Amino acid sequence: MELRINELLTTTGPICAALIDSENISPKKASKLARQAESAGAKIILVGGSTAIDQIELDKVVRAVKRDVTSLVILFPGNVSGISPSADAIFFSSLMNSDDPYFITEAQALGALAVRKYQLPALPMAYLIIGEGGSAGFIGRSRGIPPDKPSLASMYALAAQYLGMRFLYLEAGSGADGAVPTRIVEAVRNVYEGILLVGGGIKSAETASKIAKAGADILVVGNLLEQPKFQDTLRDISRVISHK
Ligand code: 1GP
Repeated sequence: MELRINELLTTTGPICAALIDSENISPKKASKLARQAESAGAKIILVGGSTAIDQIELDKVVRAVKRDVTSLVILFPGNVSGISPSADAIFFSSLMNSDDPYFITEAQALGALAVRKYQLPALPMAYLIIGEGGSAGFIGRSRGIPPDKPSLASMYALAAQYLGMRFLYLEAGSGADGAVPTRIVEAVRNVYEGILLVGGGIKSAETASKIAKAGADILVVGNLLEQPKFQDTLRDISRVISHK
C-alpha cells in the first residue's frame, strides 16, 4: 500500500486526493463524484470526516466508490465510527495537538481491534491542526498551531517523525478561508521525511501550486468537489502540482 503511494509520488511528484464526506452524500452520488475526481486527476479517494458517525452508511459509500474507481480508497476517520472493512487502507491517525487524550490515543485503542479484524492496512499518521481547524478543530478539541508560528509546527513534525509516523497531515480545516500557510509547509518539510499531506481551503491551482512547491506530497481537496465545475479546477490543480 505504502509502496504504491511511494511509487506514485516518485513517478509523478505531488498528487491530489479527493475527500468524500460519507455523512452528507448518497453512495450513488459518492461514486459519481469519485469517478469525476479520478478522471480529473485525483489519485487517491479519501472517505471520512470529523462528524461521520454512521458506520453503515460509510461502508455503503466505500463499497460504491470502490466499485467505480481504480484509485486507492483510503479511510480518513475522525472517530472510531470511521472504520469500514471495504476500504483499501486506513489513515490510522493521532491528533497530536488535541487537548483530549481521546483523540491522541484512546479512539485509536478502541478502533485497533476492528482494524485488525478487517485486515485493513493501517497507515500511521500524525494529524496536526493549524489555526482554528473548522469542525475537525472543534470536535477534536485541538489547540491549533498558530498559522504564524512555523517553528511550533516543525517541533510537532519532528516529534511525529521520531514516533515513527510515516504520514503527516497538516489540516487547516474543511472549508477554511485560507489554506495552510506555505511557511508552515516549508518548515515541516525541512524536518519531516515521511509523506506530507496538506488539506483545508485548497480551491485553486494557484494555492495548490504554492503548497506543492513548499513541499507537500499529497494535496487534499474536499469542498471543491461540491462546486459545479470542479473537474476543470481539479484538472488544473493536478497538472500544476505534478512533476511529470
Ligand atoms: C478536510 O482538509 C480537508 O479535512 C479538505 O478541506 O474541504 O476545505 O477542501 P476542504
